[in-house]
Amino acid sequence: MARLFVLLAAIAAVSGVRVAGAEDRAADAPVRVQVPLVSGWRFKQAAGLSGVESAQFDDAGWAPVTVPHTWNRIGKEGYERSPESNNIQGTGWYRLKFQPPATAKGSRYFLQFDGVSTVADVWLNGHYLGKHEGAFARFRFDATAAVKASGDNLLVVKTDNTRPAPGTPTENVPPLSGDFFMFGGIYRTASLIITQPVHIDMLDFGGPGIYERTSGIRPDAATVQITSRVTNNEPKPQRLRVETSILGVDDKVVASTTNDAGPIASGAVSVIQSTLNITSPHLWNGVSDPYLYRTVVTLRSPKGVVLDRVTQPLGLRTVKFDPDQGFFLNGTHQYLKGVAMHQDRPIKGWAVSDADQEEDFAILADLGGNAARLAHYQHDQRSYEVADEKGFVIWAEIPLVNKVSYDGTPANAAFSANARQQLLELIQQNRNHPSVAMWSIANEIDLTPTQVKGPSRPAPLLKELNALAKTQDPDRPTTFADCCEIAIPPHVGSDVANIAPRDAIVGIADLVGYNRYFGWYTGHFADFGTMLDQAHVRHPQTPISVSEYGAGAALTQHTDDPNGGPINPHGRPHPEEYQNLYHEASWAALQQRPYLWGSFIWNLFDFSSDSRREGDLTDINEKGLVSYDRKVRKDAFYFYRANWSSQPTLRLVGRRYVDRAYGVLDVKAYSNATQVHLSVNGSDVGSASCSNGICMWPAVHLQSGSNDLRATADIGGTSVSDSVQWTFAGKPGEVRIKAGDLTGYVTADQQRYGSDMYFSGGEGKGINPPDTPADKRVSVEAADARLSDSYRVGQFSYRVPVPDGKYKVSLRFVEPTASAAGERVFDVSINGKRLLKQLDVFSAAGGKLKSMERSVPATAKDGALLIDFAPSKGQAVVSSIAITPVRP
Ligand code: GCB
Repeated sequence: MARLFVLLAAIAAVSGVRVAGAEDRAADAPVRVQVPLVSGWRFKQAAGLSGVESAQFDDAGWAPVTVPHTWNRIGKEGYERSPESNNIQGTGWYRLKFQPPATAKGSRYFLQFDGVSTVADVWLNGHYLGKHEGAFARFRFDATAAVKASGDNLLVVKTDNTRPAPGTPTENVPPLSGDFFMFGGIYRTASLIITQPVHIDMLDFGGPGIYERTSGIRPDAATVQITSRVTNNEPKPQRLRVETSILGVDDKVVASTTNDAGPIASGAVSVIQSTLNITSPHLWNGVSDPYLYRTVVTLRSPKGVVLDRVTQPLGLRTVKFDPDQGFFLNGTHQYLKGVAMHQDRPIKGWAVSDADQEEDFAILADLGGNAARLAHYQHDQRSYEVADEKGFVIWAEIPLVNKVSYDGTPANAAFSANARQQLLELIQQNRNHPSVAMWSIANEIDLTPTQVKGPSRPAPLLKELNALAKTQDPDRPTTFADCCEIAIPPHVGSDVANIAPRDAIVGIADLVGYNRYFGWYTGHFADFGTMLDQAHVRHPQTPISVSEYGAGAALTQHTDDPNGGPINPHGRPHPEEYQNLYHEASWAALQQRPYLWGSFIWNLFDFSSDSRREGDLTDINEKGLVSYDRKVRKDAFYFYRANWSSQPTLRLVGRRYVDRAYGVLDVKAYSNATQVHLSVNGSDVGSASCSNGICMWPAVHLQSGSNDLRATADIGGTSVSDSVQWTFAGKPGEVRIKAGDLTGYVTADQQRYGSDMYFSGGEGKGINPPDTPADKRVSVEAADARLSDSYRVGQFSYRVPVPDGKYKVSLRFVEPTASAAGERVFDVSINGKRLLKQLDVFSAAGGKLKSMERSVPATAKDGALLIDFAPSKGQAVVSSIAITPVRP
C-alpha cells in the first residue's frame, strides 16, 4: 500500500492532480482510488464550437481554470450591476489532460461530477460518455472502455445553463424558473474513481450503493438493515463475502455481520441484505447530541482479499409529525426553528468550498436554529454531512420550482422523467443522512395562475413524485412548499387562490409548508396567524409548517419608524428596521401556534437573483439575516438569537443607522436577559424589562454631535454589554418630518427631513404607490417635487418632542387623489388650538398634485407639540412638517 501511494503521489505531481484515499490505513480505509480533478483545466464560454472533444483541437487560447468553477459572476455587491458581472447563460466548455495513476489490470474507471450546471455532455479521449441533465446532483459515467490506463487522457465537458425556454437544451429540466441565479459550469468537484472489477455499485443514481434503514429503536436495542448493491464486472461469475459493520465514534465495532454472496453473474448487480442489532443505542438527537455511528461495508474475495469498501454515516433517530402537536424527535417534542439557505457566495457563485458550507452551518448554530431547508435543490454532500455532524434537521428538496410547463398544462413526459430522475438522485445520494427528515417534491409549483393568470396543473406530476419518494424511501415523509392556497380577504395580493384554474395540491404530500410574506408582498402582519389557522382547519390531517417567511433588509437604508410608509417589496428602499419589525411580528404569530411543526426563515443569507434591483443592491435578494458575504449579521439575526439561543445575547438595534435624523427616539435592544440597563454618554437612562427578546427605552434624548449608547445586562451570571455610536447633527427644537416616507430626504439647501415619525393614526403613502411602472408615475408640481411625493392620510396626530417655547410650524400639503374641490376638508390644531380651519388642499393649491405650504406659530408645553389633523370631509393629509424655534 505504501509503495502504491508513493507512486500515486509521483503521478499526481506530474499531472497536477491530487490523490486521496490510498494512504488511509484505518479500519474503514477506502480501497478504491479517488483522484480529484482540480487543476489543469482549460475553459471557454462559447457557443457554436465544433471538434472540441478531439485531441487535435487547439485550446491554447482558453483560460486556465481550476474546478470547482463557474464563469458567471453575479451579485457582486453594489447599488448598480458591476461591469464585472457576467450573467450570460449558455455554453461553457472545459478540457483537461490527465494521467490516471497506475492500477491493476481489469480496474474500473468512473468519472464522477458532484454538480454541473445545467446540462453536461462528457467525452473521454473522443468517446462520448453521455449526457446528464440537472444542475444539482452528483452523477457518474463508467469510463472504463474509453480510458487510457497510462499516459495522457483528454476529458472534455460541455456545460450548458441556458435559461429554460421551449427549444433550448434545458427545455425540460427543472427548474423552469426561480428567484435564484443558475450559475453555469463544473461548479462542484470532479474526480476519477478507480475500483476493482467487483465493487459496490457506482451507477445507482450517483448514490453510495448502500441503503440504511433503521427500525425498532428502543432504549435497549435498535435494528439496522443494510442493503448493499454489488456489481460484478469480472468476465466470470463471482462469489464473495460482504462484511457489514457499524462503528461508534470511538472506532469500536458495535455490530457486525458477514454474508456470503454469489455467485453473481458477470455484469450483474446483486442486492445483499444484512440485519444488525445495536444494543443500548446512542441516538442521534439533533443539535443537543448529534451522535453518529458509521456503517462500513467491505467486499472480500472468498480468500479474504479486500475488493471494495464504502463508509456511510448512520444516525439512529425517529421523527414524527403530528397535525396538532407538531414535530417529535426521538419521541420528544421540538419546534423546528429553521432557516432556508441557498448555496451561493459573492464572486464564487455556486463554486463554494467545504469551509464555506461549514461556516454557513456555524452561523446557523450561532443563531440558535435547529433546522434548515436546503432550498431549492440538492446541495453539496458536505452540507448534509455537516448537518449530520451538528444535529440540524434538514428539509431536502428537488428544484421543481414555480411551474411544471410553460403554458400551465400538466408536465410533459420528458419533464416528468427528469423530475423523477432528480428526485431519485436526491434520495439515493442522501438517504443515509440522519439529518434529512423529509423529501420535498416542489416549491410554489402553483405560482403561475397568480403571476400570469394562466392555469396550473401540477397535480399529476406531484402525485407521481410523491409515490416515487414513498417507494424509494418508505420511512421518510414527503412535503412541499405552497405559495398560493388560501386567500385572506380583503388583502387581495399575490398569494391569493383561484385567480385561474389550478389543481388543489395540499394533501398530495404527507406534510406541507406554506411560503407566506404577510406585511411584505401582501396583506398585513396580522394576517399570518389568521391564514395559518384557516389552513389548519382546512387540512386537519396534514401537519403544517411555514416553509418561508421573510423581508428584505439593506445594510445602508434606515428608517426612524418602519410603520411610517409603504414598503416597496420589489424595489427600493428596504430599511433594515422594517425587517426587524417584520420578524418580531411574524415570530410572535408562529410562537402562538402549537400545531406548527416548524418554520423556516427566508433566508439565512442574502443570495443572488439577477431579476432583482432592490434595497441598496442589484442582483441580490436581501431577505437574509446575514449579508451575502456572511460578514454582517443584520439586527434581525440578533432578534432570533435572543429568542432561540441560550448563549447570552445583547444587541442594541440600529447599529448601522449612525447619522440620526431625530434627537429624541426610542432605543431598542434584542436580548435574552430579563432586564437590560442603558446609558447615553455616561448618563443613566434606566433599565428596561425584556419580553420576547425585545427591550425598549422610549423617548431617549441624544445630544448634538456624537453619542455613546451602552447597554449592559447580567445573563445567567455572565455580564454582557453592547454599545453603539450615533451622531445627531440637528439643533435642539428643530424637527423636520417627511410624512408617509420610510427613509427621509435632504433638500438641496441641506435641510434634513427624517422619515415619518412621532405620528399616531393614519397611513403613510407615496404619491406613486410602490411598484408603479415608470410610464404610470405622476409627479407633483412643486419647487422640490421629492419633498412632496409622500403623505400621511386619515385622522391622525403627531406628538413631536421639543423643548417648551415658541415655534414656527410649516406644513406642506398636496392633494393626492381628489379631483374636485370639497372632496377633502380638514382642520389642523396644535396643542388644542385650531390653526388651520376647513382646509381644502385642492382649492387652496389650485388643483390635484400641486404642493402648497402653510406656516403657523405654536407654543410647546410639557415638552411637546401635539399636531392634530381632523377631517370633516374625506380624510386629512400632510406631506411634511418643519418645526423651527422662534427666538424671543
Ligand atoms: C418565494 C420563493 C423563493 C423566493 C422568495 C422571495 O416564495 O419560494 O424562491 O426567493 O419567495 O424572496 O420572494
